[in-house]
Amino acid sequence: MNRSRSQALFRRAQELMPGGVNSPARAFGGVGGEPIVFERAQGAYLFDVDGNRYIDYIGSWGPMILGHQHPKVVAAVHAAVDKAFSFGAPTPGENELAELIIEAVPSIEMVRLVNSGTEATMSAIRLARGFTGRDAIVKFAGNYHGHVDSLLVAAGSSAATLGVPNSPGVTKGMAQDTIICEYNDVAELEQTFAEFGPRIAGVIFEPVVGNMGTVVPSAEFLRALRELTRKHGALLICDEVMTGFRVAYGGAQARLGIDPDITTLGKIVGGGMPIGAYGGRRDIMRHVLPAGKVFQAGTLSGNPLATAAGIATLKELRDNPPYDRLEQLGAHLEAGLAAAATKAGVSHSISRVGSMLTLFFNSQPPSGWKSASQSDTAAYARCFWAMLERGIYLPCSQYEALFVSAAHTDADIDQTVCAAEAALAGMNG
Ligand code: KE4
Repeated sequence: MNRSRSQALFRRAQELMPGGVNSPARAFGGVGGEPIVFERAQGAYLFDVDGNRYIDYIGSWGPMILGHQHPKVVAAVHAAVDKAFSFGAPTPGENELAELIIEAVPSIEMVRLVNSGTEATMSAIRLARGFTGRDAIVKFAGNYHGHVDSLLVAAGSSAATLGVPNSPGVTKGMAQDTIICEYNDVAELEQTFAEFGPRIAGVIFEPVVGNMGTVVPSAEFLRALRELTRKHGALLICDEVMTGFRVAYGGAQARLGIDPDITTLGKIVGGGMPIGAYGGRRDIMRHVLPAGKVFQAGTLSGNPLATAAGIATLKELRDNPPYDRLEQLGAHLEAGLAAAATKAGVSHSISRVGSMLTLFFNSQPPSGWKSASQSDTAAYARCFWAMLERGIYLPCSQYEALFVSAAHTDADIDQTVCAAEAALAGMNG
């Protein structure tokens, strides 16, 4: 593939922005080489600045569940932009998006809109501390919740990929109230509460992990999370920034029967526009300023263009739910990739929940960071590039989830599986 214009643009970008990117997750740190510069997207496809077409399995890291340029979302944003870009004052769209979220997510009685998933988790942590009057927060290795100082400790996603789980700039003071546990390790969580229970303000977790690759929680782990937090008076914070409206319309909590105290959202609720949200029990949310004393604010929170895209996206998901179709497409892709890897004699496993999945170069599906981090990231990188050369755009890291959208077709999946057969066969060659 000719990518000369992309390469020239990226070289210039490296002089202008750190690493030439505005987020490390897209820097190809986990697979080597230079990122592709894209110009436009349509449905399941991306088009780079050299005119090459790719089947897109990132979907902007999750938001584009309907596919790119869904006509109802485009029309909604056009209508909104003709009225205003931003007021810094209440708008009807904020009520409408809040109502859609509250109606969809079982545990949310009241919600606050913000501008990113990071803002949502940062605010949820502050709220848990403000509500309980406690300091400590428990998180899980390989879970990523955005670049919140106190959560950039053994983080997943790009931090893990770039091997900087404890980021420079995170002071001891910020990290000292963060306790790291192993995902799915019930005994360790019990021990943590036995030791620190009265200090713990909250536990934040990914209900289906996407940020160390896709990792599924055990029923025992989910039960322990709820029982231990309730017993010790800590809040359970379910980070559904990635899984919200992805694995079910009500999120992973609806699919897996989780009853959290606070839920964080992002990505899909903005339909590709900058947005985040956190919400939960009314008696907890009432502590957020100006109703309560826990400070949180934002110039562009509830921005009318972002709420227009989010409303159109959630209405489409509610009124024409694609989840059965996404399950079929996800299962089709999983079976095809597994058959291709087995035929090539490549040691692998696949973890999947609905339309989010990961092909691990690891003989067993990981249950936590200890096992996920044993994956053969060099093999993943070789597969990534072999697929890219065949027009398939996979996540640029073993420690990310792949997403199928409602715009993908069976023919796209077949083309992907065919590319995987060739790519994986070549890996043992
Ligand atoms: P943002 O601040 O990137 O909107 O959301 C942070 C966040 C919070 N919680 C979960 C479970 C998340 O997955 C994320 C962000 N996900 C990464 C991809 N795994 C975003 C990609 C990037 O950082 O560029």
